[in-house]
Amino acid sequence: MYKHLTLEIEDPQVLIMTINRPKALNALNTEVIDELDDFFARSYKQYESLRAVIITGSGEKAFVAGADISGFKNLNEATALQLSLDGKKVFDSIENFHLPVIAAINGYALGGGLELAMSCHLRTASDNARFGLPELSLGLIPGYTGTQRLIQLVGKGRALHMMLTGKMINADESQSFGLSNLVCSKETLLEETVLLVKKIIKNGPLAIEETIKCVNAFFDADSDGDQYESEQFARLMVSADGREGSLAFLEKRKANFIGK
Ligand code: DAK
Repeated sequence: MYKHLTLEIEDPQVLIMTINRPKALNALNTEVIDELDDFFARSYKQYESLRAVIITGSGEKAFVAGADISGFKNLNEATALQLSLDGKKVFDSIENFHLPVIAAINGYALGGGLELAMSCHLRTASDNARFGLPELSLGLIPGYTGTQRLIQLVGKGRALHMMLTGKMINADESQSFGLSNLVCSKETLLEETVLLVKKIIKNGPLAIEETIKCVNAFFDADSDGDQYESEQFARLMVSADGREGSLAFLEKRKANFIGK
């Protein structure tokens, strides 16, 4: 269905999306950006039982080694601005997606690749993963919200250090920085990521969705995250799932959440 994205259903609830341009280390060209846009805006709806998405890269070397540098020479200021806005729209739609999206980082996550991973809700990494924003070495700056999201995840000092030096960090450092949530061998990365996803989706779907929204509201200057949290807490308290969760605890049984 897509030229550069392979979609596999792990079970009806978990979709594994593989960015598939291994010869260019899965670099993001406009076609990949358009396909990501199509999936997160529309096509996901055809997977009715879907509860989570895992994004990974094809091959052994890279998650995504950045935006496709070969396309840069054709850009003028107006098209570069449009490219940035198009990319940001897609990455924002991932960050605000109602289901958890996890980046399973199986190698280089550089530039636009790290920006994509940072727009996901969580990141798992194989022990050969490498992370960096090397745009300054190209005379550029991160253009897909990297300057903003890296600070949110690792803090200003570490973010500036990574960006100004272009230094790559390894998987263990990424975990100690809070950039990766889990590190494992490359052989077990997808398996471990699916296990993590399954722990998440045992919880109520509405509660998962609202937790993502509350956390994102903290970083949205136009939102009052505190107020939003109180309102959603109250709404979930009287929802079918909110009632079921408490009742199941008291009755010492597993909750049967229905997403309402
Ligand atoms: N784009 C295009 N091709 C790439 C690529 C990339 N980002 N990264 C690797 N490739 C290609 C290589 O050209 C090579 O192709 P062939 O020569 O075989 O045809 C193939 O993938 C294998 O790469 P290497 O031979 O270089 O492999 P190595 O193992 O030696 O090195 C590496 C792996 C990841 C260290 C190296 O490939 C590398 O440094 N790649 C570039 C990493 C990088 O600088 N990435 C950041 C790109 S800047 C914008 C918005 C966002 C952005 C830009 C603009 N606007 C709003 C306008 C984002 C910018 C970036 O992401």
